Amino acid sequence: MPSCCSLLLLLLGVSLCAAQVKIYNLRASDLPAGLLGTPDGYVKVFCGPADLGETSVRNDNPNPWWEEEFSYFKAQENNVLRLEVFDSDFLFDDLRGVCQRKIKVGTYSHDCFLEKGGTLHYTYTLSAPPQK
Ligand SMILES: [Ca+2]
Repeated sequence: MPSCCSLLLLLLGVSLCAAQVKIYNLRASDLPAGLLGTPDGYVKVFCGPADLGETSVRNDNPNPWWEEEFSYFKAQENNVLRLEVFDSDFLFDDLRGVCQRKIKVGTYSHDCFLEKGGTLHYTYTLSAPPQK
């Protein structure tokens, strides 16, 4: 399984100077309804090589918020934080927009305009790596 080995090596490498990132205060505003549906938003969260999971679906709410928080203990400064906003639908979930940014040490709140309408708001905190 070469792919598993590469992933393991990657994770080991990242852990050498790892910090912790937490993503929280996720909310969205003005999510548009699809052609035949309602805005049923949820968010998938990724950081660097890691898939951190996804929020629950907020049914029929153009201004949802999510209480879920996401943590990644092997984060590094300049890892790419990636948030994908979806609208849940009967057949296919519709990708509303993607927010990406390189993370820095500290706490930051951002607004991200979604390609297909609406805005995603989120906050992240990246702790400094332990000093040697
Ligand atoms: Ca929908």
